[in-house]
Amino acid sequence: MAALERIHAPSQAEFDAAVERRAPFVITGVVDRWRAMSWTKESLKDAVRGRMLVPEVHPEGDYFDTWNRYGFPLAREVEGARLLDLIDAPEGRERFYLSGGLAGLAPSLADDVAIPDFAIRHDGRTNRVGKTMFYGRDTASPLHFHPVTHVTLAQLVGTKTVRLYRPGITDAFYCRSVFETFNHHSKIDFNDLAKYPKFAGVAPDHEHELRPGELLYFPVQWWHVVFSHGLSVAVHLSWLADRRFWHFPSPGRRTAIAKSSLFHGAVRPASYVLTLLAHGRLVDDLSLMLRRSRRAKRAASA
Ligand SMILES: O=C(O)CCC(=O)C(=O)O
Repeated sequence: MAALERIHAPSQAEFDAAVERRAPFVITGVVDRWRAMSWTKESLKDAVRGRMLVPEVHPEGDYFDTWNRYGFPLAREVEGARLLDLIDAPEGRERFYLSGGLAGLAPSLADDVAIPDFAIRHDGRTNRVGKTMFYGRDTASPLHFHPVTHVTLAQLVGTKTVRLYRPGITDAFYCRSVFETFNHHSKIDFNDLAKYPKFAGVAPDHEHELRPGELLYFPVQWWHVVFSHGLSVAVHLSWLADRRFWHFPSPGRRTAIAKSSLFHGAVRPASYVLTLLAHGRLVDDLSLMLRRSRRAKRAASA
Protein backbone atom coordinates (compact mmCIF):
# COMPACT_ATOMS: atom_id res chain seq x y z
CA MET A 1 0.00 0.00 0.00
CA ALA A 2 1.48 3.34 -1.03
CA ALA A 3 2.26 5.96 1.63
CA LEU A 4 0.54 9.28 1.03
CA GLU A 5 2.41 12.13 -0.62
CA ARG A 6 3.39 14.82 1.93
CA ILE A 7 3.61 18.51 1.08
CA HIS A 8 4.94 21.13 3.46
CA ALA A 9 3.24 24.58 3.59
CA PRO A 10 2.24 24.53 -0.10
CA SER A 11 2.04 27.64 -2.22
CA GLN A 12 -1.13 28.14 -4.27
CA ALA A 13 0.56 26.66 -7.34
CA GLU A 14 1.85 23.63 -5.40
CA PHE A 15 -1.59 22.96 -3.86
CA ASP A 16 -3.41 23.31 -7.20
CA ALA A 17 -0.88 20.99 -8.88
CA ALA A 18 -1.26 18.39 -6.11
CA VAL A 19 -5.09 18.41 -6.42
CA GLU A 20 -4.76 17.89 -10.19
CA ARG A 21 -3.00 14.57 -9.44
CA ARG A 22 -6.42 13.40 -8.14
CA ALA A 23 -5.07 11.43 -5.20
CA PRO A 24 -5.12 12.12 -1.45
CA PHE A 25 -2.13 13.81 0.18
CA VAL A 26 -1.03 15.15 3.57
CA ILE A 27 -0.20 18.82 4.19
CA THR A 28 2.09 19.84 7.04
CA GLY A 29 3.22 23.27 8.23
CA VAL A 30 -0.29 24.84 8.09
CA VAL A 31 -2.44 23.58 10.98
CA ASP A 32 0.36 23.95 13.51
CA ARG A 33 0.06 27.73 13.09
CA TRP A 34 -3.64 27.75 14.06
CA ARG A 35 -4.75 28.90 17.53
CA ALA A 36 -6.94 25.78 17.48
CA MET A 37 -3.83 23.68 18.11
CA SER A 38 -3.89 24.89 21.72
CA TRP A 39 -7.50 23.79 22.32
CA THR A 40 -7.91 21.55 25.37
CA LYS A 41 -10.94 19.75 26.70
CA GLU A 42 -11.33 22.47 29.37
CA SER A 43 -11.11 25.38 26.88
CA LEU A 44 -13.62 23.61 24.63
CA LYS A 45 -15.97 23.01 27.55
CA ASP A 46 -15.84 26.73 28.39
CA ALA A 47 -16.65 27.58 24.77
CA VAL A 48 -19.76 25.38 24.62
CA ARG A 49 -20.98 25.76 28.23
CA GLY A 50 -24.68 26.67 28.37
CA ARG A 51 -25.24 25.97 24.64
CA MET A 52 -27.65 23.21 23.66
CA LEU A 53 -25.87 21.00 21.12
CA VAL A 54 -27.19 18.13 19.03
CA PRO A 55 -24.67 15.27 18.80
CA GLU A 56 -24.99 11.92 17.04
CA VAL A 57 -26.36 9.40 19.55
CA HIS A 58 -25.36 5.73 19.37
CA PRO A 59 -27.62 3.93 21.88
CA GLU A 60 -25.69 0.65 21.97
CA GLY A 61 -22.27 2.29 21.73
CA ASP A 62 -21.71 0.72 18.29
CA TYR A 63 -21.44 3.33 15.54
CA PHE A 64 -21.92 0.95 12.59
CA ASP A 65 -24.90 -0.73 14.25
CA THR A 66 -26.72 2.61 14.69
CA TRP A 67 -26.19 3.58 11.06
CA ASN A 68 -27.42 0.20 9.83
CA ARG A 69 -30.38 0.00 12.18
CA TYR A 70 -31.77 3.47 11.41
CA GLY A 71 -30.05 4.59 8.20
CA PHE A 72 -28.55 7.57 10.05
CA PRO A 73 -27.32 8.34 13.58
CA LEU A 74 -29.90 9.33 16.17
CA ALA A 75 -29.78 12.81 17.72
CA ARG A 76 -30.67 14.54 20.98
CA GLU A 77 -30.11 17.96 22.56
CA VAL A 78 -27.50 17.97 25.34
CA GLU A 79 -25.95 20.96 27.17
CA GLY A 80 -22.42 21.53 25.78
CA ALA A 81 -20.17 21.11 28.85
CA ARG A 82 -22.11 18.04 30.00
CA LEU A 83 -21.91 16.60 26.49
CA LEU A 84 -18.10 16.85 26.39
CA ASP A 85 -17.98 15.10 29.78
CA LEU A 86 -20.32 12.37 28.52
CA ILE A 87 -18.19 11.88 25.42
CA ASP A 88 -15.07 11.51 27.51
CA ALA A 89 -16.57 9.41 30.31
CA PRO A 90 -19.70 7.66 29.01
CA GLU A 91 -22.41 6.57 31.41
CA GLY A 92 -23.74 3.18 30.32
CA ARG A 93 -23.55 1.92 26.74
CA GLU A 94 -24.68 5.07 24.95
CA ARG A 95 -21.99 6.97 22.99
CA PHE A 96 -22.13 10.49 21.53
CA TYR A 97 -20.24 11.99 18.60
CA LEU A 98 -20.38 15.75 18.15
CA SER A 99 -20.00 17.07 14.62
CA GLY A 100 -21.26 20.24 13.03
CA GLY A 101 -20.41 23.72 11.77
CA LEU A 102 -17.78 25.21 14.07
CA ALA A 103 -19.37 28.68 14.14
CA GLY A 104 -22.69 27.15 15.25
CA LEU A 105 -21.21 24.84 17.89
CA ALA A 106 -18.66 27.22 19.42
CA PRO A 107 -18.84 30.74 17.90
CA SER A 108 -16.00 32.06 20.10
CA LEU A 109 -13.62 29.51 18.55
CA ALA A 110 -14.48 29.95 14.90
CA ASP A 111 -11.54 32.26 14.20
CA ASP A 112 -9.06 29.85 15.79
CA VAL A 113 -9.15 27.94 12.50
CA ALA A 114 -7.56 30.02 9.76
CA ILE A 115 -8.75 28.87 6.34
CA PRO A 116 -5.63 28.58 4.15
CA ASP A 117 -5.54 30.88 1.14
CA PHE A 118 -4.79 27.90 -1.10
CA ALA A 119 -8.30 26.56 -0.31
CA ILE A 120 -10.05 29.90 -0.74
CA ARG A 121 -8.35 30.55 -4.07
CA HIS A 122 -8.21 26.95 -5.29
CA ASP A 123 -9.08 26.34 -8.95
CA GLY A 124 -8.90 30.02 -9.89
CA ARG A 125 -12.09 31.03 -8.04
CA THR A 126 -13.05 32.44 -4.66
CA ASN A 127 -14.40 29.45 -2.72
CA ARG A 128 -16.78 29.49 0.20
CA VAL A 129 -15.00 27.18 2.64
CA GLY A 130 -17.02 25.55 5.44
CA LYS A 131 -15.53 24.52 8.81
CA THR A 132 -16.96 21.41 10.50
CA MET A 133 -15.78 20.30 13.93
CA PHE A 134 -15.60 16.65 15.08
CA TYR A 135 -15.30 15.86 18.81
CA GLY A 136 -15.49 12.24 19.97
CA ARG A 137 -13.78 9.35 21.70
CA ASP A 138 -12.97 6.04 19.97
CA THR A 139 -15.39 6.88 17.15
CA ALA A 140 -15.99 5.28 13.78
CA SER A 141 -17.35 7.11 10.73
CA PRO A 142 -18.75 4.65 8.20
CA LEU A 143 -17.28 4.19 4.75
CA HIS A 144 -18.50 7.10 2.62
CA PHE A 145 -17.43 9.61 -0.01
CA HIS A 146 -18.02 13.34 -0.45
CA PRO A 147 -20.21 13.62 -3.54
CA VAL A 148 -19.46 17.23 -4.53
CA THR A 149 -16.77 18.74 -2.31
CA HIS A 150 -13.02 18.90 -1.88
CA VAL A 151 -12.30 18.21 1.80
CA THR A 152 -9.27 18.64 4.03
CA LEU A 153 -9.36 17.13 7.53
CA ALA A 154 -7.19 18.78 10.19
CA GLN A 155 -6.33 16.72 13.27
CA LEU A 156 -5.96 18.80 16.46
CA VAL A 157 -6.08 16.35 19.38
CA GLY A 158 -5.55 12.56 19.28
CA THR A 159 -5.08 10.38 16.23
CA LYS A 160 -7.28 8.82 13.57
CA THR A 161 -6.82 5.93 11.19
CA VAL A 162 -8.12 6.78 7.74
CA ARG A 163 -8.51 4.13 5.01
CA LEU A 164 -8.99 5.48 1.51
CA TYR A 165 -10.32 3.70 -1.58
CA ARG A 166 -10.40 5.12 -5.07
CA PRO A 167 -13.80 6.24 -6.47
CA GLY A 168 -16.34 3.95 -8.07
CA ILE A 169 -19.45 2.17 -6.81
CA THR A 170 -19.39 -1.59 -7.29
CA ASP A 171 -21.30 -4.33 -5.44
CA ALA A 172 -18.22 -4.74 -3.28
CA PHE A 173 -18.94 -1.42 -1.53
CA TYR A 174 -22.53 -2.24 -0.45
CA CYS A 175 -23.53 1.37 -1.15
CA ARG A 176 -26.83 2.67 0.24
CA SER A 177 -29.63 3.22 -2.25
CA VAL A 178 -29.80 6.49 -4.17
CA PHE A 179 -33.18 7.04 -2.48
CA GLU A 180 -31.64 7.21 0.98
CA THR A 181 -30.52 10.46 2.58
CA PHE A 182 -27.00 9.12 3.08
CA ASN A 183 -26.81 7.65 -0.41
CA HIS A 184 -23.04 8.28 -0.51
CA HIS A 185 -22.52 5.86 2.42
CA SER A 186 -21.74 2.15 2.49
CA LYS A 187 -23.59 -0.32 4.73
CA ILE A 188 -20.40 -2.20 5.58
CA ASP A 189 -20.00 -2.84 9.31
CA PHE A 190 -16.26 -2.93 9.90
CA ASN A 191 -16.84 -4.78 13.19
CA ASP A 192 -18.43 -7.66 11.29
CA LEU A 193 -16.72 -7.87 7.89
CA ALA A 194 -17.69 -11.54 7.43
CA LYS A 195 -21.21 -10.32 6.54
CA TYR A 196 -19.82 -8.48 3.50
CA PRO A 197 -18.01 -11.18 1.50
CA LYS A 198 -17.78 -9.08 -1.68
CA PHE A 199 -15.67 -6.54 0.19
CA ALA A 200 -13.15 -9.21 1.22
CA GLY A 201 -11.02 -8.71 -1.88
CA VAL A 202 -10.97 -4.91 -1.65
CA ALA A 203 -7.78 -3.45 -0.20
CA PRO A 204 -7.55 0.25 0.62
CA ASP A 205 -5.38 2.27 -1.73
CA HIS A 206 -3.98 4.06 1.31
CA GLU A 207 -4.15 3.80 5.08
CA HIS A 208 -2.93 6.80 7.04
CA GLU A 209 -2.52 7.47 10.76
CA LEU A 210 -3.56 11.14 10.97
CA ARG A 211 -1.66 13.00 13.70
CA PRO A 212 -2.14 16.38 15.38
CA GLY A 213 -0.98 19.18 13.08
CA GLU A 214 -1.61 17.24 9.84
CA LEU A 215 -4.15 18.22 7.20
CA LEU A 216 -5.37 15.37 4.98
CA TYR A 217 -6.76 16.21 1.54
CA PHE A 218 -9.62 13.92 0.32
CA PRO A 219 -10.30 14.20 -3.40
CA VAL A 220 -13.99 14.46 -4.27
CA GLN A 221 -15.73 11.05 -4.41
CA TRP A 222 -12.91 8.98 -2.84
CA TRP A 223 -14.27 6.41 -0.36
CA HIS A 224 -12.96 6.64 3.21
CA VAL A 225 -13.65 5.09 6.62
CA VAL A 226 -12.31 6.83 9.74
CA PHE A 227 -11.57 5.48 13.24
CA SER A 228 -10.43 7.71 16.11
CA HIS A 229 -8.27 6.44 18.96
CA GLY A 230 -9.00 7.92 22.38
CA LEU A 231 -10.21 11.50 22.55
CA SER A 232 -10.11 13.14 19.13
CA VAL A 233 -10.74 16.71 17.99
CA ALA A 234 -10.62 17.54 14.29
CA VAL A 235 -11.89 20.20 11.91
CA HIS A 236 -12.70 19.58 8.29
CA LEU A 237 -12.70 22.29 5.64
CA SER A 238 -14.80 21.77 2.52
CA TRP A 239 -15.60 23.64 -0.67
CA LEU A 240 -17.40 22.81 -3.89
CA ALA A 241 -15.45 20.93 -6.53
CA ASP A 242 -15.77 21.76 -10.19
CA ARG A 243 -17.47 18.93 -12.12
CA ARG A 244 -14.25 18.19 -13.99
CA PHE A 245 -13.04 16.58 -10.71
CA TRP A 246 -16.03 14.20 -10.52
CA HIS A 247 -15.53 10.55 -11.46
CA PHE A 248 -17.63 9.14 -14.30
CA PRO A 249 -19.48 6.90 -14.83
CA SER A 250 -19.57 6.11 -11.12
CA PRO A 251 -20.33 7.82 -8.79
CA GLY A 252 -20.60 10.93 -11.03
CA ARG A 253 -23.83 9.90 -12.78
CA ARG A 254 -25.54 8.87 -9.55
CA THR A 255 -24.41 12.10 -7.85
CA ALA A 256 -25.88 14.15 -10.71
CA ILE A 257 -29.24 12.35 -10.24
CA ALA A 258 -29.20 12.59 -6.43
CA LYS A 259 -28.46 16.33 -6.58
CA SER A 260 -30.95 17.21 -9.32
CA SER A 261 -33.83 19.52 -8.40
CA LEU A 262 -36.50 17.00 -9.52
CA PHE A 263 -35.01 14.42 -7.18
CA HIS A 264 -34.96 16.90 -4.30
CA GLY A 265 -38.39 18.37 -4.99
CA ALA A 266 -40.48 15.27 -5.54
CA VAL A 267 -38.68 11.97 -5.33
CA ARG A 268 -36.55 12.65 -2.27
CA PRO A 269 -39.26 13.40 0.33
CA ALA A 270 -41.18 10.28 -0.71
CA SER A 271 -38.02 8.20 -0.65
CA TYR A 272 -37.19 9.58 2.79
CA VAL A 273 -40.48 8.29 4.22
CA LEU A 274 -39.90 4.93 2.50
CA THR A 275 -36.43 4.77 4.03
CA LEU A 276 -37.85 5.38 7.48
CA LEU A 277 -40.44 2.67 6.86
CA ALA A 278 -37.80 0.29 5.57
CA HIS A 279 -35.70 0.81 8.65
CA GLY A 280 -38.65 0.00 10.84
CA ARG A 281 -38.91 3.19 12.88
CA LEU A 282 -42.27 4.32 11.54
CA VAL A 283 -43.51 0.76 11.45
CA ASP A 284 -42.52 0.37 15.09
CA ASP A 285 -44.11 3.67 16.08
CA LEU A 286 -47.36 2.99 14.19
CA SER A 287 -47.76 -0.55 15.52
CA LEU A 288 -47.07 0.69 19.05
CA MET A 289 -49.80 3.35 18.65
CA LEU A 290 -52.22 0.73 17.30
CA ARG A 291 -51.47 -1.69 20.12
CA ARG A 292 -51.95 1.11 22.68
CA SER A 293 -55.28 2.24 21.23
CA ARG A 294 -56.56 -1.39 21.07
CA ARG A 295 -55.52 -1.89 24.69
CA ALA A 296 -57.28 1.38 25.68
CA LYS A 297 -60.48 0.29 23.86
CA ARG A 298 -60.40 -3.15 25.53
CA ALA A 299 -59.90 -1.51 28.95
CA ALA A 300 -62.81 0.90 28.28
CA SER A 301 -65.21 -1.92 27.25
CA ALA A 302 -64.19 -4.27 30.12
O1 LIG B 1 -13.33 12.16 11.40
C1 LIG B 1 -14.39 11.59 11.18
O2 LIG B 1 -14.95 10.85 11.99
C2 LIG B 1 -15.01 11.76 9.86
C3 LIG B 1 -14.20 12.62 8.99
C4 LIG B 1 -14.66 12.53 7.60
O3 LIG B 1 -15.09 11.53 7.12
C5 LIG B 1 -14.60 13.72 6.81
O4 LIG B 1 -13.99 14.71 7.18
O5 LIG B 1 -15.20 13.63 5.76
